[in-house]
Amino acid sequence: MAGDPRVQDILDRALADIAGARSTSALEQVRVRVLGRSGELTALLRGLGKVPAADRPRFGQEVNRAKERLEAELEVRLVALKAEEHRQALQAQRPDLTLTGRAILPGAVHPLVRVLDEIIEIFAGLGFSVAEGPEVETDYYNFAALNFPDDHPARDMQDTFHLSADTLLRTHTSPVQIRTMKAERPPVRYIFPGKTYRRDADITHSPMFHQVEGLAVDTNISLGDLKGTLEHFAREMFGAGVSLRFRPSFFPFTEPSAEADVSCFACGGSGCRLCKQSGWLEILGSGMVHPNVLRNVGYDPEEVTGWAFGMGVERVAMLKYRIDDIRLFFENDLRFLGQFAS
Ligand code: 2NM
Repeated sequence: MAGDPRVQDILDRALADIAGARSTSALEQVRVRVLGRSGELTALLRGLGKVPAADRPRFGQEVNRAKERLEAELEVRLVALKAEEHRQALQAQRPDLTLTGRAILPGAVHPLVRVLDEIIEIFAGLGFSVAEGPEVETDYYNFAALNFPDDHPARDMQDTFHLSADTLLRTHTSPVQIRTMKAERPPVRYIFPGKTYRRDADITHSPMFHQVEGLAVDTNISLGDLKGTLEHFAREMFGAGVSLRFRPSFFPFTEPSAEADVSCFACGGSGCRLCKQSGWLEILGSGMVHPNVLRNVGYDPEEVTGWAFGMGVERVAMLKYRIDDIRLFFENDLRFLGQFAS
């Protein structure tokens, strides 16, 4: 049974091209050329009507057999080419294990966070808890409850960032002391770390800075307790050799009030550049909580007394690490920050 020479020719060439196809796309081109809608074999089937009726079944069968054979060969070759292409793709992505590694730069705790953590650690060791509160405050919590008179200069737009007539960015963390005292009954022993805001900018002042305030309220809390506590803090922070002195001061929320100076840890008190030849470094403000403040939070000043203090974290960090410009803390220059890597 001699086959149709056209079918045999298409079949031979297609089988050779399938075997020779080097990619799935080359193979697809062969399939389209032969079996596609206007493919060579498809054209033969379309022309079936012109074949003499007697030859038609045999011719049709022959074309169909060729078609089935090619479909099977295409499938086998496609599987093989796909596997080869997948292998090549993996090979192309293979990492070059001979390359030198990328250096992993070690991070460093920011000097302010470091000092803040140290302050918290010292007071935690004395049994103080940590409380935080909102940075956007009302006039009441930031000023009125703290015994600031209505005409106090700090309430001025010049010094305070106001958001509206009654809301502002807190100028100290003291409003958190008010919130905490209102929420709790004595005895209270807390420190209050956080961001604070004042219109002020020079080499020692930043519009945003950090404070830690502290508070102890109980029966029979004295100024002596305050000084002893702050002395312990100063020795833990600046070294066992330092001493502390109080100078009279004034704050609306404390009476009496005192500035605390630590003896210069750089020169031991004899006078140097750091302490500007004075032998002393001013580190914080403090005092006995004003009876009006105690009344404002619902405490009876005949029953309980308390003290409070406040310090600037930037100031402590600048003294401790001899940093002469506050902006260094906020510029994120890695040459500066990298010096605090441990
Ligand atoms: C300071 C200095 C002295 C202080 C007092 C109070 C409160 F709420 F108890 F009245 N809060 N903060 C205080 C006292 C803060 O910062 C330099």
